[in-house]
Amino acid sequence: MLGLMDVFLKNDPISLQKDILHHVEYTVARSRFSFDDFEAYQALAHSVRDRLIERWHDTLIHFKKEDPKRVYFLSLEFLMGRSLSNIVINLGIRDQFADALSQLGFDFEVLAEQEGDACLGNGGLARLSACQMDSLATLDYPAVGYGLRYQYGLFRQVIVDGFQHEQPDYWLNFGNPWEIERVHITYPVKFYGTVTDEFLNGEKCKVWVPGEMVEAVAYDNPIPGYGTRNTINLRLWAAKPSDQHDMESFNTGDYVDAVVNRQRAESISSILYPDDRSYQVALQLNDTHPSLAIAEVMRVLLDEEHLSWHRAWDIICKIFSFTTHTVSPEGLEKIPVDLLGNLLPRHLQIIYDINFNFVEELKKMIGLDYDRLTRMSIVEEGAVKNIRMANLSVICSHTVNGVSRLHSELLRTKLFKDFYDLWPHKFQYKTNGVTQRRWIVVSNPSLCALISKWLGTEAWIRDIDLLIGLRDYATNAELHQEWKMVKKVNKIRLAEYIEAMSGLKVSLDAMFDVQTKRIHEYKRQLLNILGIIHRYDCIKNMDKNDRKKVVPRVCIIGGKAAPGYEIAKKIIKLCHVVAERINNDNDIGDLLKLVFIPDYNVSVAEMVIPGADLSQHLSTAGHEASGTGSMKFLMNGCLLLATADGSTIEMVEEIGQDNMFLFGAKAHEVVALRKKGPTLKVPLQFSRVVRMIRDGHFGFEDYFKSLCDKIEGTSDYFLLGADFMSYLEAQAAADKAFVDEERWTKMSILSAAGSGRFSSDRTIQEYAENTWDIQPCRCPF
Ligand code: 26R
Repeated sequence: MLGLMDVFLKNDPISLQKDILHHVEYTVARSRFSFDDFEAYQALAHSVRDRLIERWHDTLIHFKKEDPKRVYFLSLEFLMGRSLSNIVINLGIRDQFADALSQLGFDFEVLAEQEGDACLGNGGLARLSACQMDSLATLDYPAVGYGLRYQYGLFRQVIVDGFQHEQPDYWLNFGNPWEIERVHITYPVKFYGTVTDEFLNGEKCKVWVPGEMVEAVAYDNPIPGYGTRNTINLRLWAAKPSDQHDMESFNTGDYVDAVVNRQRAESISSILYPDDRSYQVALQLNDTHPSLAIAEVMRVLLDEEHLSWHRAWDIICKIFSFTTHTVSPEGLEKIPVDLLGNLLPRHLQIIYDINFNFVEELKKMIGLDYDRLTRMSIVEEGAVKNIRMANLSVICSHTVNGVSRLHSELLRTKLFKDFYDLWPHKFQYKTNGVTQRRWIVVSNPSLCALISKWLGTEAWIRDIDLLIGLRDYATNAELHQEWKMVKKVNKIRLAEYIEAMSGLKVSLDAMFDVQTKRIHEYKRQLLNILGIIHRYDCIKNMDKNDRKKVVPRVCIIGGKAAPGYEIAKKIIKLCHVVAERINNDNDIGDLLKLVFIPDYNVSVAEMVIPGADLSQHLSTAGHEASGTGSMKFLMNGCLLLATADGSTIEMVEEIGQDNMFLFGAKAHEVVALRKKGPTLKVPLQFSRVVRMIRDGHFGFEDYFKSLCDKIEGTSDYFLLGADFMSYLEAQAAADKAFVDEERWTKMSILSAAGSGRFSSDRTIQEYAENTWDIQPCRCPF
């Protein structure tokens, strides 16, 4: 008789080949005698998925049996990128699959390239969620991720004549082998309508009669841990019209309208239904974006479970925790009361009730300080009445986390000062981290092998603290040789990509200097471009002898601008016109090149980051809540040129000031500098490069006028002028270090060796211990 364990799939080369061919034939429905790379990828992905599902089932059963306290990680954005390589590495079956494929005549890497990115998010916050899911699974925490299954991911960036154009990313067009549709796991989500008072068993209660119903359908995405059988679930919800959706129109015979209306339902980003079976749970709000979940849980407890307000509120305060990812007050989310009252009338009522109780309590504590009461109220009065989602989140959460130490300090002293004074115990911070599985093991296999060789173990992949062991070899000549080889391999890969994309040939001897991240004024890509213009101008004015001393550079910039963000779009165009001029100037040759890498996303990052020598993080101090790109570069042994902002400050502590190029005003100096405004003297070099743009040196002077106006005189809010000299000095220091190969390599090794603190494993462990109060729950192998 067949034993239950006999159904498990085997990982020997013959079994894997059979499995892949089986999926070619029966899942992809192509002949096993003739299939292309994409079809091979599909069959491969399905073979991997089968193995993933085995572990996932076992984990879910194990969690059910042990019934530990769980964390539900609510986020409206998850930037997963590609999954195949990450999954086979975490499952520990990459090499087996690669062997099996090569016997079938396919190359694993080539097939992995067939996969499209899942871009269900914008930038930092979204990729952080993805890294944290990897760590939650690896550290065996009983966790579930909840988000939305957007039909369109983040727009694709296409550059036409140097201008950004946005194109839709219909990522599901080619199927998604990593998701499992749960047609029976659905919840009705109600919208509009009215709330009435009714009596139930003699008790007054609220009854919401909705105007529209939408069905939320679950799609499960298993996330495997590394070095463990644990595989957790990322459940993404899709909105579908429900059977009851707008029945009225069908009945009145308005058939076409009704169908159109049903389609509209699919376009809704539905609110989320947390699992409400037991309170042995923690709900984590990834920024305020999912904070309506507070009102929703409250509604379920009050109106469906018929709990008293007191009991319901008690539960809310025990389960919610909140992490904010912004520093600026303008970044705090608000919802107009009119909009919310129309769309979700019952939720608005509940928020009003929460606010009423809060304000009453507050009056008892602080007296009638109306200014402060007004600031702390969830409801913002004014021409347009708004709900302040951040205030709601702070009031209803037991813990409020920042994403770096500096960020937390800014929260306590500025953004949420009133709340801090009231509830100092609520405020904590968890410095962000990124997963070394994705950012070293998957994206930089040569470095991964090198690290394992020198540490004599692969254990660092689960236990990042071991990386520090590299310090012992920081001056070892043999390691230096191998370290440089690895960088070279990755630079070649990046150089080939640049050439394929833009036709530009770049010199491998040049310093690859990278700034890739969303385009934003505060991130100061403009400072970088002005620096490049200055460098170009200097070289042009040098004689032959001086030119010999110039350190050749390939400057690489990449990132998307929000579609409505005009200034950011102008920065992209400026980058292109400057590149056009420099790259076509034969007099400059290999001394300086500038490349814009279009459509920066997770998979592009995996190729760019390992190939960088230097990476730039230029935010005006006090503006980057944390920054996570820098952590990926650091792990890959890239040197950082950065301001003392966000998590950079903590990096200095780990790797030492001597091993990075710090510049610019400190956060506490920024306010004073701004006050100085017009009296502030900007360096001549700065005025000169801005003048070059104004005078049409690169063309499009009318178009760039507003950009120049933004950084000159009183309007230089982000202090480009004030930081310019210090920036140039840091750049000169980087040049000087680069020509001393031995010193540079040592700095590079020490950067990677000191990056351990910036693993999301450390972040997640801190959340588990200090915020969620959950324990690991490891599934037996
Ligand atoms: C509400 C709306 C206006 C909105 C504001 C801000 C929507 C999206 C954002 C993006 C924010 C939340 C974001 O991505 N912040 C980034 O989070 C990273 C992870 O914590 C940080 O590293 C990074 O510094 C921060 O900008």
